[in-house]
Amino acid sequence: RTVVAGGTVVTPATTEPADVLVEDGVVVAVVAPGGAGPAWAGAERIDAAGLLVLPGGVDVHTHLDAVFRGTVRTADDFETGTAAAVAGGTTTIVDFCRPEAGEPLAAALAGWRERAAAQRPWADYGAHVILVQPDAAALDELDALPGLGVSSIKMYMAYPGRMMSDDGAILRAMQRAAELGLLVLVHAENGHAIDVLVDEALAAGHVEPEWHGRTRPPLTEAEAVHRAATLARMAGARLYVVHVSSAAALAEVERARSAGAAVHAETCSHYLVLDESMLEGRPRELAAGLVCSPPARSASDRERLWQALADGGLEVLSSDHCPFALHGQKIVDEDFTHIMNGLPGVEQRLLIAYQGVAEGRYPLERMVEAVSARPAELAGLAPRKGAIRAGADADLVLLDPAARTVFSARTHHSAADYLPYEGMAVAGAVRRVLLRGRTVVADGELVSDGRSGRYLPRTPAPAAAHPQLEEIGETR
Ligand code: DUC
Ligand code: ZN
Ligand code: ZN
Ligand code: ZN
Repeated sequence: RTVVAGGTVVTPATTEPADVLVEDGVVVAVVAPGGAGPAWAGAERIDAAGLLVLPGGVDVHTHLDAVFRGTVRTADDFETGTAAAVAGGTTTIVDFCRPEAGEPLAAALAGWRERAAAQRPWADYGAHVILVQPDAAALDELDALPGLGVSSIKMYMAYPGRMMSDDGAILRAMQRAAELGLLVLVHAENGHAIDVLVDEALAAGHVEPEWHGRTRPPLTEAEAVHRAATLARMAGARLYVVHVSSAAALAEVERARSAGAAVHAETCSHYLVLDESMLEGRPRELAAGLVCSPPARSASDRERLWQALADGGLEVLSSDHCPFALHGQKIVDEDFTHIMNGLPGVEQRLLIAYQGVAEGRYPLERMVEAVSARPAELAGLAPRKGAIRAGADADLVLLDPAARTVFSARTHHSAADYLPYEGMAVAGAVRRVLLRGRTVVADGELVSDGRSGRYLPRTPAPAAAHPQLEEIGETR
């Protein structure tokens, strides 16, 4: 039994002084300060005076122990990646299981779970399943996902020949997902259009890292968002657009919503603090370290994303943590197409979000919604995760609002050998983190016996009926 006492407890609805009573890893009550009663007199007491008590962060977009381009494994596995997560206040991640070509889904997921568990994660973890150009047999296998605790699939409109699915495959998968209540995550960039722009850039001799972004302009993203949303409307599926990076893409999300589509949207921490100007005129290696897809956009796109986080147009803030070592993995000395796409960020996400509160961009409650509550709901993890309420897991972050944190690869917990945010100072510091009532971070440092992360089965939304063709007449 534990009492987290004297802090200010934050939920999407309220910020108020309260004590949190924890028993057997679960919150049993949130009471007025000092209101625990005599039965709790002997409980362990964690002093949260002067601290904010937030629900543990829920990051539904990470790539740990994942192989890209056939051979390059991300710098973090489930040990180092989740160490970084909890050190930064994130107690739950949802990562990706990508079956090999022809591998049965159930076997792939069993293997994924075995590998993740063997790495003894610090955080609790679940899996989305990645589909690449699924055939009829692969679609039939989706029926098993709810029983395996998977409530979402992910498909790519980018990376032709590697990850991309064509529109027909995406529509068929969305139809099946709609029947099963699965959320459909889509990486929305027009892969074929990008290939044309890349060919043109290379033919003109443009090889520098900033051409990665210049060959993936916002229209390639906005077009794909529009197409994904349209296909989702035809299928009656719930769509979740990952890593929305531009105002143009966001406008397509909002347009689809006003037409009645169930479109959810996420942005990622790097799009809130990086912009394309940071790659210009930089040493090639530093610029390569900022390469991700979609790319960092303009300063005005960045402002628009903050606004949308505030007004709810963007519901979720994830990290898309996908780190590659600058030395040996990113590949900086060839043309920009060889640079591995992806950035570390799982450890910085929560404080980047909090910096937005410190700057007055949105209220604290809204931040908690975007980094914990809403991602937990959409990922099928609520009411267990993402909330501080009776019955929820006691995943708690004690954040010191008076302190500052300077991000650096010298002190971070990712195995990546660099950080896109090197030297950046933000408001707040993560002091203590509890996972299911157990302290995993104390005084800002990992607790040596704290590795107790578990697999999280997730629950699909109730099955939706196929939409009648009359209802989607506009799209025929
Ligand atoms: N984009 C990245 O930057 N990394 C992982 C995959 C992706 O789509
Ligand atoms: Zn992606
Ligand atoms: Zn990703
Ligand atoms: Zn450390």
